[in-house]
Amino acid sequence: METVKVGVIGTGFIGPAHVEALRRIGHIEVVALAEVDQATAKAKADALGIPRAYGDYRELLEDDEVIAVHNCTPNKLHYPVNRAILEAGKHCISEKPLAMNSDESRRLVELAEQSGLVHAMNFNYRLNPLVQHARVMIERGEIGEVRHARGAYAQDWLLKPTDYNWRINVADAGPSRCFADIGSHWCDTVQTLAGAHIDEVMADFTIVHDERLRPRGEVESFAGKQPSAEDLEPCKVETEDLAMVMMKLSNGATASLVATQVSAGFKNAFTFTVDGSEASISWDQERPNELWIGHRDRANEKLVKDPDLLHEEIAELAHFPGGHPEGYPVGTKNMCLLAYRDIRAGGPAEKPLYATFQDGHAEMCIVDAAVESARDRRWTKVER
Ligand code: SOE
Repeated sequence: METVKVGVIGTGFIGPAHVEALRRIGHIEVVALAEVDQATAKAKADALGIPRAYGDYRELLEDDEVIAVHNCTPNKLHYPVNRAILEAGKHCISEKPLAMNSDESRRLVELAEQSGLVHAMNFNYRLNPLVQHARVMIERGEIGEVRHARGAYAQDWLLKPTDYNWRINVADAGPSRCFADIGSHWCDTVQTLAGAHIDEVMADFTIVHDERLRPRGEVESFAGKQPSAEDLEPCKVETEDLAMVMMKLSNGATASLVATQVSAGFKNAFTFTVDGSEASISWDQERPNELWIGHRDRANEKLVKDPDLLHEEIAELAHFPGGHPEGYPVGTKNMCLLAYRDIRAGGPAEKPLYATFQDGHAEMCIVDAAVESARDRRWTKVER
């Protein structure tokens, strides 16, 4: 099999996760990386063992050997970089969000569809093997009619007023932070599970710290260590730390989510329960190898990940035998596995399991509606 040559733009928290995922599937070589300047690019390329380093992403896009590019830049660069990748005729794998607003994301969908290139988004949680097993269970009617999805996505890395990151700024990350950053994963997963769209939302956003202390330099997500007091300056916060969102789905079901980045002790606590007319299913991404299945008239079950026990059509998404747990990285690995299968086939499959730019656009529209709803304090339709 021929080796596919790949480039990665941006190597903060998530870029290296893409590189690792790519290296876990065969016949792919990350040959180039781009960063904000040449020195950073060189240092990151050395650390990650990537041969070519570019101080400007446009140079990477001129690299003829590269046929697919991962956009792992901060949010405000997603639109121009995704656009440039597609215009350069290269397959595009983008981090979420797809763009800064739904006008931009709509344009990217048009461009991607016209291009015939593969366009994928890293909504990684939907590709955990047990999440896909739950999806197939629902599709086969094993939990009956889907009535409600409920859950939370809780983190604590922005708990203190001294916690700061570019995601806090509207100009860098967009008008919603907590809901757009982590609530979006939950919405994508629930839409995937239910096989339905979120059509209407009622959102309530809370800013816990309306002023934070910002370090004078840049800080990566989950950087952990606190700078000293003299290196901090105050800044105004305009994006929510906590979001409560109720939703109506196109299949008649409803959903409710609490997304928070200020809940002490909760690191990446993404949980969902889908209540059906016959059974319920629950999953917790911090215990990703267990799927809980709840019954009314018999004992509840816990399915522990084992490819031999998963529904056949998605069993390939589990890469180790039973008793050998998999975790957070498996979602991005599966996204790469499926997207690169399409890249080798020459273009996107009809209905891929990975998220595409259409899903990325759908997510932007949900975020737009939630921002409007929180502002106007009323139920708001998701306009596509
Ligand atoms: C930061 O909140 C973040 O890295 C998100 O941006 C990711 O999408 C999520 O998977 C983990 O948390």
